[in-house]
Amino acid sequence: METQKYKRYTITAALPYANGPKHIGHLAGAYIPADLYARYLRLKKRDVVFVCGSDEHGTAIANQAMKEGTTPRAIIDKYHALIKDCFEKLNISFDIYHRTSEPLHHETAQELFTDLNNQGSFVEKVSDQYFDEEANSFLADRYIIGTCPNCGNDHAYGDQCERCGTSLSPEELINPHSALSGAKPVLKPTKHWYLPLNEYEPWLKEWILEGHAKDWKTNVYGQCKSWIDGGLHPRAVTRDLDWGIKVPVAGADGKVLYVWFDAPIGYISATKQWAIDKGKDWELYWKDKETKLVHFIGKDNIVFHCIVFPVMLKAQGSFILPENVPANEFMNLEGDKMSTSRGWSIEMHEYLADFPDKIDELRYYLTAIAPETSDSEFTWKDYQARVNNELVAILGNFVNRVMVLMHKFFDGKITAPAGEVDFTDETLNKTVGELYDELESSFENYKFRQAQQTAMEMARLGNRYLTEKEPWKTFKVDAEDARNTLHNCLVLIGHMATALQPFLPNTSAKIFEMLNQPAGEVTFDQELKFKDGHQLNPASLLFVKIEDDVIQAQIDKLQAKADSLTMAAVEEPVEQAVLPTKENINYDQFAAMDIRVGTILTAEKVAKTKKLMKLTIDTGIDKRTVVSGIAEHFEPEAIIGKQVSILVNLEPRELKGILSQGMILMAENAEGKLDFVAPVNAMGEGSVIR
Ligand code: B3M
Ligand code: ZN
Repeated sequence: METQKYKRYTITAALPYANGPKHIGHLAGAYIPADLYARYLRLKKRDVVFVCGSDEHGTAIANQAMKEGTTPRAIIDKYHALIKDCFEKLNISFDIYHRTSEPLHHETAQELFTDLNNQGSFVEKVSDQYFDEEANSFLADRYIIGTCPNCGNDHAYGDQCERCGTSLSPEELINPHSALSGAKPVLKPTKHWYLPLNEYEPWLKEWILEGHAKDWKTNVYGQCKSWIDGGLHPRAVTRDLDWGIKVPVAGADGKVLYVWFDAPIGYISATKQWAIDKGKDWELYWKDKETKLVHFIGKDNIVFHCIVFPVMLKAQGSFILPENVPANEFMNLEGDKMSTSRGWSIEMHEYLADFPDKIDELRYYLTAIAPETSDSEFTWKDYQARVNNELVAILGNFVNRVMVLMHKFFDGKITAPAGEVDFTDETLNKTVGELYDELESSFENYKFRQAQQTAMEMARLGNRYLTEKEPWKTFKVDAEDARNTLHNCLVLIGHMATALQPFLPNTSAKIFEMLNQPAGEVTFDQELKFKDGHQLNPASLLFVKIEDDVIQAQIDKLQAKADSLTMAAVEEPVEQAVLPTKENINYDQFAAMDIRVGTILTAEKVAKTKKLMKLTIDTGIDKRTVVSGIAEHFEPEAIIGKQVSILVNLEPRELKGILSQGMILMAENAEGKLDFVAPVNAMGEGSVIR
């Protein structure tokens, strides 16, 4: 197979922004493929370091802090812990999961900046930027709000209008004002450091366009080519911001490194910390020509990993460059783009909460549909089908049949007639050998979907072999033949547990446990030898079938989450003082609504939601449950006993697993303040409102 060109491997996976939870699209895009590759290399006994960590700077963090009404520090601490925990539970085998807020990272990033600055690699330029004189602060584009010239939305941002999707620059906004103080921003000169990407064009052409035309994925190569062909420009690597890594130059107060300058350096500082912890030399992993550096990312990060970061490393001069950047496309969900903010997503922690025992199932499905060459789509029904028809019916079934028969016929003991145990079936042996070759070449070429299929071929092969040999029949007439068949199957299961280890680490460990073999000692492509008299452990089930109702519950949950966020979006303070009237309706349409006076009997916040409150209402007709989006506005204790207006004939709907029967009418003003609508003087429950 691969001629061993490299002495060691530095594998990186994109540093997720610690500004919120991450969804399974991220997992499929970068973390699972990186993990598969790292695990494969370790099985080949290669020297590997696999690094990642949280990206904790930039406006993404500052924005989220503003949204949640807290500090950037609180945001990164919260989401770093959440994301790290999810990766651990999903068995992503990072050698280190670091943070860019660590002092070691600050030093490392500043050092690289200083190296480049001292070498004269930067261009310094003074330009006019928007400044808020009241808040005494420069404003990132996001912090400038005004009216969209395209659709008239008066809450458009300086970089984009979120209503019509147009990308904007601050000067295009009508009536721009600062999100910090509301003041009108003024232009003020400020100095920044630029990386002159244009000067590296000839080198980039040679290195990427000529050097990597064959081995980089077409989507990656294509993006690089269009960037380079389009002409590169100097790119600012500093910002006027107070959250980030200080620019290490005298007189640069209030300036920080641009987040995309510091973040990829996070790979280096993570490696440094790992080296300190493990007594290694980090420089070998970043500076030795015999080290292979591979970046795993999603397609939105290509330019930074293929052009900007390599230019930084090249300019510094002593670093190696990435050998490959196998970026993935995106994974959609149930017919739509995945989006955390729109609620159309499965967040890693949500999946883990609902399916704590189905880690390998998720890894398997995300690999089976990995968006390696084009966007792909996650559907719950397909997930169910893959688990039931492949993991349960093929893999689980094969292992189970062999284990059960071994225990039934031979008490789980491996013995050979002549006291010698051997892998006897030649065809089987040859086929397995071929499968290993295929597997290896798929891994080496970052074709993980194919690799997993090939590994599963071993289970398919096993099932075919077993069905053909029928040891449950032959046992009665020729016990030795049955023994031999089952023994071949056990060796095959050993191979399978090894080949599948990168994809299904928990399952692989369970199989080794059943085989009563230490898992850690196995290397790729190495045959398992059982000693004569070896005792197997009892059989246990590897996978269980997923029922329809479990899948339906997930589909409903996804829809409810998206709906509740759409409702929340409507609840957001509107800029206009009074909303325009809606279209006319006729009297019958109004009369169809059955609105009654009711009284709140109980109130409690719905767990794990911010907005929802569960109420019991005495409607005069009955006492019923209503889920209402008022939890951010009222304390439960304060509203018990209050009278409300309730629409009692609204079709019941399930929200967060609670059946809501009806809707409370609320008054809302322009600032988004809510109050109940009720008779001025108390009236009997069930009184009609019309
Ligand atoms: N945090 C963007 C992202 O999460 C960014 C990646 C940094 S990798 C050095 O998509
Ligand atoms: Zn617009």
